[in-house]
Amino acid sequence: MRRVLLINPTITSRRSARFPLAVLSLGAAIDARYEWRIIDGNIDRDFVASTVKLLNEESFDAVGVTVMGGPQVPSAVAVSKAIRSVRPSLPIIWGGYFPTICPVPTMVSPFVDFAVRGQGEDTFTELLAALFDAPERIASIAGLSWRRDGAIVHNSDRPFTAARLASRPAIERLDNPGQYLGHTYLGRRTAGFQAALGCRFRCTFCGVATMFRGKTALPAAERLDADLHYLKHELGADSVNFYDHNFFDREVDMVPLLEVMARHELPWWCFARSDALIDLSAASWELVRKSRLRMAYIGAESANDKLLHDIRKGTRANQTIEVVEKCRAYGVVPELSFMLAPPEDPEGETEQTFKFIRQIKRIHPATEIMLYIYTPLPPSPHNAGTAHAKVLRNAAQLRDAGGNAIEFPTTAEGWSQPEWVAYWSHTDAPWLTERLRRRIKDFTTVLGCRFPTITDIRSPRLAKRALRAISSWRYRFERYDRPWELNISRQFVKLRDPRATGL
Ligand code: B12
Ligand code: SF4
Repeated sequence: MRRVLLINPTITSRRSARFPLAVLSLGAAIDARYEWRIIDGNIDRDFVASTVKLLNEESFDAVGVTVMGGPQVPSAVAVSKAIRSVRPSLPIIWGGYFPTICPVPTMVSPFVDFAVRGQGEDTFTELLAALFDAPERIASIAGLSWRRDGAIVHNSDRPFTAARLASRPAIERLDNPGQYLGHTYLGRRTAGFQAALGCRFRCTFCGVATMFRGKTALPAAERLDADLHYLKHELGADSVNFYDHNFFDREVDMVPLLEVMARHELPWWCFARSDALIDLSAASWELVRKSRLRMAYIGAESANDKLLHDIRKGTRANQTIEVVEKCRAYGVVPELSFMLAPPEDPEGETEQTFKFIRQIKRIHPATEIMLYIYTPLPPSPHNAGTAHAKVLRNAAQLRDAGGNAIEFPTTAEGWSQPEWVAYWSHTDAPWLTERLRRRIKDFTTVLGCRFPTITDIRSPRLAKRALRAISSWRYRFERYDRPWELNISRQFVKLRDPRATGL
């Protein structure tokens, strides 16, 4: 039997490692035909050396590497280069958000042979079959980018499929699945899990829109029930961090799923939209309460309705306020994410968002706030059909703080540079002036000390209380600038940053 190695390059700490769902899903798809094995760089902290050792000891016929943009790109580059140097003819296949959004930078990299765009199960299965038995079929595999005589070829996009929802990812194939259950604020053994697929919206800044092109599919209630039963009773999970891009879809379809959730009563967290939540009936909200939804991550993005319209968010600032009130009424903590400093009027937008956050904190102080920098997806001719043409044009016209045209990296190694990892992670952008960068950092510090996140279960309660007390005057009088005393205190109390680690 042919053998396939699947690699999840390091993206987070061992403690924050959760089930590597992408490679598990690919493994399940090829299970009947090939032998497969996983190396998880979040668990194995020396995964590049382990990969080389394994390839020296055992024989494999292809390697699949999952790559999310940001901090996973450098570790994917490192392992792919190492594989190429010890096994030069072994096919290396990249899949995931990075190659989907950046197929050209992926394919110009000499250590990648194939880029799988979008959902991977079928493309991967067809590619392996073609590689092993019928290479002439490669040209007709939808969702694949590859090289023919040195030139990059992008085959047609693959249509959306809900096939994966028929079965649970093969979690039992992991070494010690229990090590992937984390101690979070939801519980002592929190599982990261995805129930549904995709998202029906196409917000122009969001990689999910490129991956799913406005398609979504929910699992059957029986599927969700069986999966939760497995997580709770066979693995011993006591809570669930749902990865669904957008958990709350149309109410009529959601009710059977909420009924399942309410039966299992596992505290849970999910991504949601303000419009979907405020439209839920009182009966559905009661189900939400009963199901023990603890926190909903809602992309508020901006206080500016025009900007929300331009990025095709489809929600408005007053809906953000409304959802905060609804969440408060039903005991759910809203976790609002905002995108600061968009390229057009970065300072003005940022100040307006700060004011809006203060307004929200007055309404419901327990609201969690996640601050990101607005960094549009890199323009790619391949995205043109899926992203908003106007925004693509705007991205091509981006200027840095000195007024120079911004040139996005053209290779995977370019995207591994710290400033581009930060760009992808929404923590920095070339059009930020030093002044604005500092202003955002200072506001984030004051806000974070005044309202330490409840997801931080490790910092001592007393220390958090002290930080709250010493930051309160600054927050109250809007004196965010140079909070030196808070910076010193934070050297002793290291507050956790859920933007980088997840729950
Ligand atoms: C879990 C997760 C993380 C975890 C990592 C996992 C862990 N803790 O062990 C953590 C918290 C570390 C993380 C970090 C980041 N993440 Co993240 N993350 C996710 C999340 C919620 C789930 C990923 C997952 O397991 N999906 C389920 C699997 C089955 O789907 P999949 O990965 O898409 O895989 C399919 C295809 O992509 C493809 N595929 C994938 N790999 C491969 C490989 C091969 C060989 C093939 C053929 C196909 C293939 O086939 C698979 C099956 O169809 C997703 C949202 C989501 N639901 O996907 C966001 C998501 C992927 N993250 C995203 C981002 C941007 C980030 C960050 C880089 C930035 C940020 N601020 O959020 C950070 C890095 C922060 C930092 N500074 O360190 C974005 C990606 C979009 C984009 N623009 O690139 C997403 C979609 C969230 C969002 N809505 O914006 N993340
Ligand atoms: S931002 Fe949210 S709603 Fe918009 S496309 Fe992305 S996942 Fe869907």
